[in-house]
Amino acid sequence: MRTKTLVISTIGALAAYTTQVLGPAAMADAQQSVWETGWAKLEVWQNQTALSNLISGSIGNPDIVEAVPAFESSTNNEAGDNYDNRVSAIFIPASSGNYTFYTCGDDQCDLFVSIDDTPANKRLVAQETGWSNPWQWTAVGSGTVSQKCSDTWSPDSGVTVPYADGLAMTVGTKYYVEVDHYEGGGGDNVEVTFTKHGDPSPSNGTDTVLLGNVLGISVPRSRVTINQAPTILTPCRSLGRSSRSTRRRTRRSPSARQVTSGTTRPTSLSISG
Ligand SMILES: [Ca+2]
Ligand SMILES: [Ca+2]
Repeated sequence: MRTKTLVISTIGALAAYTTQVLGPAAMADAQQSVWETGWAKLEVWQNQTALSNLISGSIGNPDIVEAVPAFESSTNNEAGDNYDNRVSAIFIPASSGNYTFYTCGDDQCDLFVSIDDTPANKRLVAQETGWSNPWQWTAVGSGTVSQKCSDTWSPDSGVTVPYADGLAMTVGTKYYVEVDHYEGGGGDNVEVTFTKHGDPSPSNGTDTVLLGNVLGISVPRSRVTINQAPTILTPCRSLGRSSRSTRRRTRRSPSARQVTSGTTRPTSLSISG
């Protein structure tokens, strides 16, 4: 049911609107999806002791699912202990060429980039093997710096470096990106950023640029079903206003515009299950 929950706040506003203006029998539901630029999906599994169950797919359903406005989480360096989380989204390159990705985490994290817009074709391209403070792209608290960058990441202790020439990408094409992260105790954070291959590495402490127009997720489009004829429950004639003025106010309801347009970005995306 997670595909519905991303618009619960919008549906909630609609429910309040329909109950007030149309009566309690008016109902709403949600279906399909709509592309939302500038968001990533964050999933959290609490009471974990390692990253392995998340990587293997045996961890089960997340305890928390929400949308975040950049490819990062817990950047205040403390969001609890003993949890796994996953940030995922679609990356759409602004120009064609080869790309380099960086990750940073406390504790460990694995960064995957797909050859297309599906998780099925994701490839491990970088890792935090120890821990780092937020946005430390080329430094660590412990672990191996070279593993944090896809240009230098190696799956076999340096025998091969499969993405030394960057990851070839085509402008406007959608690529699925995912980082899986584990936090045991102490500080915790996880971030991902990118550069064009050959560009200077991002400075430590600089925020991710994996946000805005190059980032997005699909969230459900809302559909409204009215099950009874609309009626005005509380005309305001006693206050000197006509029912016509009431109808004008309801037509201008921002809640109604949000839901029927299907393109307005939700302002609150906290969800569960
Ligand atoms: Ca912590
Ligand atoms: Ca930690």
